[in-house]
Amino acid sequence: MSNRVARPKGGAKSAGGLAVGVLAALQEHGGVWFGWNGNTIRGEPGDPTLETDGPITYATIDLNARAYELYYNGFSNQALWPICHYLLGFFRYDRREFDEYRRVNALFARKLAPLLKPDDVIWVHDYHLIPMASELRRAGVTQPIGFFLHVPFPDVEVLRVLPVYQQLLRALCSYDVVGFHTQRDLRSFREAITEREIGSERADRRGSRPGTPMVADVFPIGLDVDDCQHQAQETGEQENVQRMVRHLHGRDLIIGVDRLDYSKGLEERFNAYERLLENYPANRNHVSYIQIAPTTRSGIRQYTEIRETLEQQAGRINGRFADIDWVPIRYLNRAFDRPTLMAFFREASVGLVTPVRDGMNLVAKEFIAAQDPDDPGVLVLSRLAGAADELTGAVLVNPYDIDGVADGIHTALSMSREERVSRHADMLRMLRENDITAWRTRFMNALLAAHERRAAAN
Ligand code: GDG
Repeated sequence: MSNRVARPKGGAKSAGGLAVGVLAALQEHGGVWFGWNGNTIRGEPGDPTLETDGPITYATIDLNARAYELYYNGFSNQALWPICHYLLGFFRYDRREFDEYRRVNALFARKLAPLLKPDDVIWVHDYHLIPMASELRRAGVTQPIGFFLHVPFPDVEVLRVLPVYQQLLRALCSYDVVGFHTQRDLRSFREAITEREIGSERADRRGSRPGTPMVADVFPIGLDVDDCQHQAQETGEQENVQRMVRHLHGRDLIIGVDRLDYSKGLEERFNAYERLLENYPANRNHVSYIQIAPTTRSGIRQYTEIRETLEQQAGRINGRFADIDWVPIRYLNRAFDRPTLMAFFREASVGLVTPVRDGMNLVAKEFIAAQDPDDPGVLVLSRLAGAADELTGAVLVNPYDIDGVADGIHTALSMSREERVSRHADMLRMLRENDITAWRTRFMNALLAAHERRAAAN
């Protein structure tokens, strides 16, 4: 279950890490993917529409305009999203939005329950659906239910800003397993649930189900590495990739690919690129920066504002540094298909992934997977992304330190081939050990084990 389901024939290119991860996991194992189809309607949604494509059955429902505004744009994306990314300047709370959030969770639970078979296992994804386990139990569901949080779990002092944080913590304690990307997230979660009020609630639960505490653990999401490599190699000959390469005229390509979101640090990144051209003038006319940033969440004002800001920044940088034969920065506010992105990554000398906070960041991993191991590009990665815990061979930077990021890009551009090959080999090994199969099987095994323990105890 996830808030949004990318339907097989929807046609839209999915720009979103959750969709990429869940799709890859389901393609391997098969199953039903339940959630919102992206349509908004008047009135109340009907029963789910079922569509089967290969091993996956898509069970999707509409949302009405009120739910879209209050549950999705409101509580999920203007309260929970900023809180989880430590960006309190974007946070706002409205009790009606939280009420709608709970109502939509209850609605999803009622729509899913009749589709379930006795041996099903339910895996709920992300912050939109935190109350789902309690709602499903209320609807009589007894199957194992696990939850994975794709965004960071914030420190309890930040969480406290949210008036209903204790209700959400209790809701998380209703799952058999709760998973996070990093040890940092797990530590914050553990600290939050040891608070007195939450602790007593958990003791009650244990009273009713003795010896069956909820399991919380770290399950870093990975990739289908072969698939990324294959796409990167196979797509290189395509016309649009060749066109991009021709326009480089031998210059080093710096690439960034992000959903247009304030957590991705794009404004800071554009400033850092400008600083690179100021502080290291030898790079002028020798590098070309392409930033791909498809629009998301266009129903929220701040998201349309970033778009305008970036256009202005790109215009200013190009106005200041461009030459008759050189455009320093190309900002593309649109989506590309996935194989093309992988081929672009492979052509790049530097991958720029500098979010101001990120649960994991799959683009960082895709950039590494797509490289030619004999002549790889270098990843410049924010320390504030979950991926920094694993991708230690990247040039790690603080995205707020504009000079530091400019230095990092310069270091990446000047790195010897020997060092690039060795850093890349270490990271690729890690990506293979911890791929999408490992993510899915480790989570599923934990969930089945927790459920068996519970069944044995009851
Ligand atoms: C959330 C968490 C966590 C981007 N532009 C296009 C496109 N993309 C794809 C990328 C990548 C995915 O979207 C983005 O994933 P990220 O992980 O970078 O970021 P979020 O969307 O914020 O994802 C994140 C993730 O969930 C998984 O748990 O890592 O921390 O925030 O796969 O390649 N795909 C296509 N066209 C584009 O223009 N086709």
